[in-house]
Amino acid sequence: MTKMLLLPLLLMSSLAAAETREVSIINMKFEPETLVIKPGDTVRWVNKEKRTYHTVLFKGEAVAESQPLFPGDSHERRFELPGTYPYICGPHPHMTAEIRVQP
Ligand SMILES: [Cu+2]
Repeated sequence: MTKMLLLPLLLMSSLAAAETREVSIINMKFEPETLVIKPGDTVRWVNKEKRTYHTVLFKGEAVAESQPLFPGDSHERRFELPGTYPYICGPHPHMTAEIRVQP
């Protein structure tokens, strides 16, 4: 009886623990430049510029570049696997940052 109850509880707690973490895009930078998250978390990039549009582009991965993010727009990606995921802004390749997924 105890074991049968435990598994659903564990599943529920891991789901409840998944978070959405925000990265601001402001003054031609991703802020923070390095964000550490847990597997299952979602990252939401929010463009907080007044005029400039940006994108989120993971080079070397088969993941499409985000749509152009105009001021106020956002983009989300969920990360399942541990690792380091460097990314840039397509129109401004000097804008570099990374997501670190750590169990
Ligand atoms: Cu940009």
